[in-house]
Amino acid sequence: MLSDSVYPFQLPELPYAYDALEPYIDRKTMYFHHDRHMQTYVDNLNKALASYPEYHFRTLEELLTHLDDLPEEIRTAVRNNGGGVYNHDLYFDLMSPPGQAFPEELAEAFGGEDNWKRQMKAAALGQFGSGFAWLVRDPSGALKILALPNQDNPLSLGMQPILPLDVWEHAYYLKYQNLRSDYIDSWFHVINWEEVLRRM
Ligand code: MN3
Repeated sequence: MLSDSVYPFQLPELPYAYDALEPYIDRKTMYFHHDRHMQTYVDNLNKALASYPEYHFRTLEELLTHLDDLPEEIRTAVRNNGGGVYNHDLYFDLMSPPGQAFPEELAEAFGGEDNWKRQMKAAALGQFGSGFAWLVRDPSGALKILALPNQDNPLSLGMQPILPLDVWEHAYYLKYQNLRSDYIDSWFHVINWEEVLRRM
């Protein structure tokens, strides 16, 4: 995971083939999303940190957990691009070819699979404009669902990120155009539940 990496950050390989999530998420979307969009966040994060060597030993997780430690002139760039790197790394890692079973632990915490999906979808649809819906663990230890704008990350709010759902248009527009709701329904089929459980 890139969360433990330090400057200079590098684009990781996609952990499966570009067409592995078909028909739910198409090869072309995966290619542009990973190779172009995520690469841009990596490049811009490195650019922001290049002339600040005192932060080159900090992991991505440390940077995002303590945004207030950063000089004001790079804080927004690290928030947006560091968040972009972390969020996409996790988003791609937490998808997998369809077929994994919904975890019992999550069903118990949210009153069933349908309830969990309903809440996740409501958060994702309710995010006006670009952002992510998140399954997180809050400081009290409870599992929660929330939406955050842009590339904001739960770490910056003192919460542990578990599962992100990217609802930026670039995540679905090529296949689903404006139909965010259909994309969310498809994404439910390709969640890497094994990895979600490990992170829980
Ligand atoms: Mn994205």
